Amino acid sequence: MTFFGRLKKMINPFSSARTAEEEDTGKIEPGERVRGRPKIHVLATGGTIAGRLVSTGPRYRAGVLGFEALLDAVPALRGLADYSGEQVANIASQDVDESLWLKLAHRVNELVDNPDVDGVVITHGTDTLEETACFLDLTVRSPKPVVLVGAIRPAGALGADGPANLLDAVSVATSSDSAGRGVLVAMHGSLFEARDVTKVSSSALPSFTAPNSGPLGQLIDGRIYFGHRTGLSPKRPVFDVSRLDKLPLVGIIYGHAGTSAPLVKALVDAGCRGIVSAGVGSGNLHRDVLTALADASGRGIAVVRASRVPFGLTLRNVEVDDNRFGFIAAGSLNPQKARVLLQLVLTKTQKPEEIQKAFDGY
Ligand code: DAS
Repeated sequence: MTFFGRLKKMINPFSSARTAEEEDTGKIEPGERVRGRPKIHVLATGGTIAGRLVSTGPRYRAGVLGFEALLDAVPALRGLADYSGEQVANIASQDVDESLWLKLAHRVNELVDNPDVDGVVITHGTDTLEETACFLDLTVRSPKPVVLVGAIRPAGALGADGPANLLDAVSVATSSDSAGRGVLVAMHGSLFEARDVTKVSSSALPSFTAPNSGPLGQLIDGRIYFGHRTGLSPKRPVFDVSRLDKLPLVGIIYGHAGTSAPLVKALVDAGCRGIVSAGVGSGNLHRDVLTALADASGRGIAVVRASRVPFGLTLRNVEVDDNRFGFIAAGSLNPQKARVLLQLVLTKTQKPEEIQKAFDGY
């Protein structure tokens, strides 16, 4: 039995589907095209969705299976679209960095400009999925659906969630209702906007939510049921990264009882052009940290106040005099996403008032 055949059995242990060599339909060949069906391009980067158990225990290895194996393991995908794809990386997403973000942004912008491609699905680890989704949301300039998807449990685990998540992601990418909504995330039967989604459980399902806005819609049997949003989604800023091969260094300082002022100095000494504070409460700062960040801001380093608290907003001038210190308030963006946006804004400006405008506009 081939590796893919074994995989199919692992992922669908109770599936009546025959192994790949038994089936006469064979693999999904990249590039196959049936007239009238949408063409989806899969960019695989690794993560648990491409992982598999390496023992009977909870231990598994992320980033093992190639994208063809993922497609072949979900027979229902065959009827939804024609596929092409590539393995951009095969890593656990804790190892994702700005260079992979830029590579993905360059490649997605190429793909969405291709009239033969109707949508893009990106398989990704869940640990930093929200940050990659946010970066692409801010750098991809097309209404075509771009959907990120991951899994909490690897192939072969009881209750493996990858196949259903992947089917949902392709359903979203092939739906005309998904166009123009920015980069989307499909996980555990919910559809989220890249800007708002965050991972809230490292083991239980559902593992993602959007604390301040809720999901954009629900996915049931491959159909999308959009929630009713008041007003139109604000027009997203789009940053051109086509000529960038790196991003400005931005660090995050985590707030807690007691001071972490020396760590602010360490970020300044490391050459950060921006610092994001994951503050307590509504983005509040220990007095020593406030002093250290005010000093950094005075030296032209952009300081953004966000919060370690998942629900709620970090607004200007509530308990911290942002006007006085030249700080930026992150609004409903969590610290890791505030960092993504700040890195991109710093490619354009270092002025706090212009940075605040960019945050208010996203
Ligand atoms: N380590 C995690 C990652 O690759 C596994 C996962 O949840 O995908 O993000």
